[in-house]
Amino acid sequence: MSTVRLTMAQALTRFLSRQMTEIDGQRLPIFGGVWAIFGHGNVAGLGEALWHERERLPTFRAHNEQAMAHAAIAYAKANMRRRFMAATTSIGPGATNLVTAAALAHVNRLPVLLLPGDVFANRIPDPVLQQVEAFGDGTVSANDCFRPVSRYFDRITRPEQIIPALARAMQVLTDPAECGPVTLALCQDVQAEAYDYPESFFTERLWTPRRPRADRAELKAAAEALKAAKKPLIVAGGGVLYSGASDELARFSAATGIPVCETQGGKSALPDDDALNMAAVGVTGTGAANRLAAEADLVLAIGTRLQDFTTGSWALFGAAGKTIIGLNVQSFDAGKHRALPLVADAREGLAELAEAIGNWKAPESWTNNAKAGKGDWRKEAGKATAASNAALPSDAQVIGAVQRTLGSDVILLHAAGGLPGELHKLWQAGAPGSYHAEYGFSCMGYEIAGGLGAKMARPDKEVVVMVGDGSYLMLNSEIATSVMLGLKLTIVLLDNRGFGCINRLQMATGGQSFNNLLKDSRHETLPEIDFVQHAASMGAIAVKAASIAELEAALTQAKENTRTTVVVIDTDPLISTGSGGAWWDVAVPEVSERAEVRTARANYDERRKRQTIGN
Ligand SMILES: Cc1ncc(C[n+]2csc(CCOP(=O)(O)OP(=O)(O)O)c2C)c(N)n1
Ligand SMILES: [Mg+2]
Repeated sequence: MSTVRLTMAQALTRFLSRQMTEIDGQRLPIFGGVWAIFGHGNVAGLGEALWHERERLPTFRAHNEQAMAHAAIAYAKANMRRRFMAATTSIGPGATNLVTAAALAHVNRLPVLLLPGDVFANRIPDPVLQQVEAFGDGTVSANDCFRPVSRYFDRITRPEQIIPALARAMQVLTDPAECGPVTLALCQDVQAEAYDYPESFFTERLWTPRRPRADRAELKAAAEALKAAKKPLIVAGGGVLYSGASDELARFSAATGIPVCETQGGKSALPDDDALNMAAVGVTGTGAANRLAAEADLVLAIGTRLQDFTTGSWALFGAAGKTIIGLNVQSFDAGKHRALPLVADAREGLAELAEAIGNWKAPESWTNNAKAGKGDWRKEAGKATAASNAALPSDAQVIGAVQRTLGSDVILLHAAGGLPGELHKLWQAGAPGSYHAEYGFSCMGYEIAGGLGAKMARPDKEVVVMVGDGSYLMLNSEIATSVMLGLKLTIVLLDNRGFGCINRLQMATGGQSFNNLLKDSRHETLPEIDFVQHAASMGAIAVKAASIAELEAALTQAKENTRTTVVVIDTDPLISTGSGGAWWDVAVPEVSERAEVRTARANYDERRKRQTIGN
């Protein structure tokens, strides 16, 4: 066996750079690069190795570990999980800064390789700077925080361990059912330790997506259930997009007359102008979709985790005795809520289901009813997004302006605050992938770094980030990175001077406005944050729009800009779109001195009666 003597870190980077994939006939490295913030835990070992490999495996520097992992995760999402990135940190705070991002990738089922540095395997210099010391367990380090939020976790304490660890890592990162964050905690001394690695370990390897086919019996049961349906509805989740199943779904829906509605993750599975696309479903759903959901006797849930925003906390799908078919590549999801599982890749599963049901069609009246509902919703939505000269516009009016000026052919990206709900309802998505919502974790601070990752994945597209003032203030530093890398983002910042959506939720649950809007929070001086100056200080082109008309003008200009542009607009914190939507279970106190809370609780108890479990 011929071998090559390398450090563990050199072997790791050489291996990563030799993993390939094929997209549209083009052979590409499956790792788009490595995000790195160095410290004593990774600079000498992995840092040196990355420098050697810098041509085949580019390294990118960021300002915050969580943010760089957000960028890596968004890169994977915008690549439909076909390509991904790694992120490396030092030990201690650099590593734990990554943990939130690991959880985000875990919830959203997105592949990312996390490479935090770890303490010395030999333990001679213990405790090293930033080492967490567990009094009762010598094997614990800060990186044990990654265990519950990694799909695969390993700590590399000998150089040869990287061989089986990377084999396992690649299986997890490329498996459509298992995929998520992989954490390889790299002991600092072991990164620098040499070993005679077999040459064959570094042979180029091509990874193509796995597409599991349905089990015969599950397929038969699903087809029979579908053929018995009178009011069938498809719920399309992110799995439709990741599987590239949009065309198959459009064909299936057109042939059967089954209306489709979309989760946050699944939005843009069908273009908004497809007559049978009822668009958003659930708590932030359209009137058209939710009306059907309330009546549907069969729900074909494709590639969705069925989280509470989709199911209206299981109070939305209201028909007694309804059947749910869970077409999902992951059996954990396929069987949720006692669904009939149909474990398969979305595209293959749909094609097989189409064949199994032959010429069967949904009753025409149901299909026509859906189409009419869609027309009604379009009119309602148009009212919410129409141009206005209000001194403080609503989020919906800002969304209308963004849509009118930038169209549907952008990648629209958002994550937290009031925007996800408004955008889910109101944004008219174009091609698959044109709507990028991180709403599994809804993590404040995802937006700007996520925009950067999406732009790296799709440099041909205008990436438009919509973000609230709260989320912006939490994590904005990668604006500077976007300027440094020449990766242009258009950032629309809605400043309602606080956590608007949580203030509204607080009021809706009977609470007093408290500690959400800046004005309702303990203060000596009411902050007046100048976001324009802030963004400009990082190198962005930044402007303030004083009205919807000025916003449209600023966005028209932003299209011409080649540098990251931030457009700030003041908005009304109290308004959200009333039409559409569904109840969401947020527990209201059973006892309170406040009459408003007692009323809200009574209403809450009433609404909970509509919840079903496993029915
Ligand atoms: C990291 C993180 N912390 C807290 C929350 C809870 N949370 C959700 S939205 C929100 C307020 C967001 O404020 P802003 O970005 O200004 O949007 P707005 O609600 O005003 O539209 C908070 C605190 C969260 N989603 N993520
Ligand atoms: Mg806000």
